Amino acid sequence: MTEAATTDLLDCASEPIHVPGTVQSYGFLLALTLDWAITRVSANVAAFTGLPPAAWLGSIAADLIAPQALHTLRNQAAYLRETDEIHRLFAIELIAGRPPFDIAMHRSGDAIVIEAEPAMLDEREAAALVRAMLARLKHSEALPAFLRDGARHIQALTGFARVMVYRFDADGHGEVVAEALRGAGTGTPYLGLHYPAGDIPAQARALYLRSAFRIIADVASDPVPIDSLPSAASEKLDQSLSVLRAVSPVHIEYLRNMGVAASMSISIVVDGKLWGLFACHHTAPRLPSFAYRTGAELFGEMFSMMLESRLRRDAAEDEARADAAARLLVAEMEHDRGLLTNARRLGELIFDIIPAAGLAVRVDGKIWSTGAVPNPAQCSAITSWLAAETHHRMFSSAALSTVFPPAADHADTAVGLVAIPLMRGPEDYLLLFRPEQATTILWAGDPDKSDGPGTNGRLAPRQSFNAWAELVTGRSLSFTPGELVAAETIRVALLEGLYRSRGLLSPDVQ
Ligand code: BLA
Repeated sequence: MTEAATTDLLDCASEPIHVPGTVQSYGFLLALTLDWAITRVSANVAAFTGLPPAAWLGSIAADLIAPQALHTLRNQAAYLRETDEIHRLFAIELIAGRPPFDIAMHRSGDAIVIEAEPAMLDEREAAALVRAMLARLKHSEALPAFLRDGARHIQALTGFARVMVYRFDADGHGEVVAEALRGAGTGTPYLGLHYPAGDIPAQARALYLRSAFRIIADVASDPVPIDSLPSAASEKLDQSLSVLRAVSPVHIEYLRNMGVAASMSISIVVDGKLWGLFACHHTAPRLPSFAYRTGAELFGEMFSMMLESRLRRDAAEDEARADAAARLLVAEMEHDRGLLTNARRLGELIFDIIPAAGLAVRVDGKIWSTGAVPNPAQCSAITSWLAAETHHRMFSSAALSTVFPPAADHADTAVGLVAIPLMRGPEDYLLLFRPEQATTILWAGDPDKSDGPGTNGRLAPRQSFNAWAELVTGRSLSFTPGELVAAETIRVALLEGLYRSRGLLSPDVQ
């Protein structure tokens, strides 16, 4: 681990991992001006091309690169904009008389970046396999099977011994939600384990959103420096999109601590956000061919789109159920002006779509309730606080006492709350309560020990990945985004029902 890279780091997220100035050793990198003059080259270029860095630096591409290859590269470059595109070219005879290369090309500011590695000539085979896998994936039934099949297909494509689907929660913590394990020595399953957000810091997550594929082919290999012409040396090359980008030394240490020799991750992007990763490990160095890696990335993209449409379909089904319940509410309120204060009946209509243990309605200073709820004085205290603090907006919390300390007094009955304002008196609300649900989260190692200085004062990843159980108390089951949408639907229905029951709205007005 290089001292200089990490000594002045305050936290993991401030490490500038996009400008290491080094590459991994399995390929070489060239950076060119838009006039095709070579300004940077990785120090290992001679091993691949027979020409040392000095022969490349300051040359014009046409002096060294075969005419047909240059023609192809120029055509590609014309399509490269300053966006996050990475173009791939297979089996290019870059240098006359030498074996072909597989190539990734992208733009980094004013530079054209070319990264090359020896070609494997297996592009068609990889493409056919991906096509067959995508066809099969359409038949995976429920979500857990879909995730598991996705992990298995990535494993079949890349040969990694452990392939996990790792899902981020809203705070950036993650959980292994599916896993495919193969081969001797692959170790214990990680399925169900949680990892703290700091294990994949924010700037790394942001990069994985821009570039969906990351491989660390050999944890033990030394990073190779990128040499620059003096005119280019003052500025660092932004390697955000570089496929060969060398790896943060902290992360290398993390992988070593985990007993991993090669690591690969493929982004799973849903609704433009990083939903999760296929996280893959191998206990020996591993570099699938460029074509298979490209296939795995394509598979990841298609998988993401299929996942997005599955999640949308599930959400649409939830919404349809909420709409049906809301229509029933409106219809009943029209004929029964007392429904709003009939807590038991309201509960029957609402608990199906937003499971809760108790319901209270406060209307005109009075409280009606059903199930496990705080006492009337406590309910009034809650609605007074809501009126003052939330300005008649919907409110929800799985741990009310963290924002409203008096709620600790009824922690035995009600700790989670969704509050739906009724738009009558300012303190009139419908309150849905959930009891405490103590849960055990299995962390892979103590999360509090993940992001601190190591023994010599430098930031270091934790050493131990032994499962560590955290008992979470004082919280109810969380209210899901779908349940909160349903609560909003109910709010609108109650409003409509109120108007109709007073003849303020004719029944056919929507
Ligand atoms: C990157 N950390 C990563 C990546 C993963 C993890 C998947 C993406 C790169 C890769 O594929 O290896 C973490 N890997 C995991 C987790 C599991 C797994 C959670 O298999 C669970 C099964 N990491 C730390 C600390 C720091 C840190 C303390 O623990 C910072 C000081 C940093 N992690 C870190 C950095 C990267 C990273 C900087 C980016 C590496 C890169 O792309 O260069």
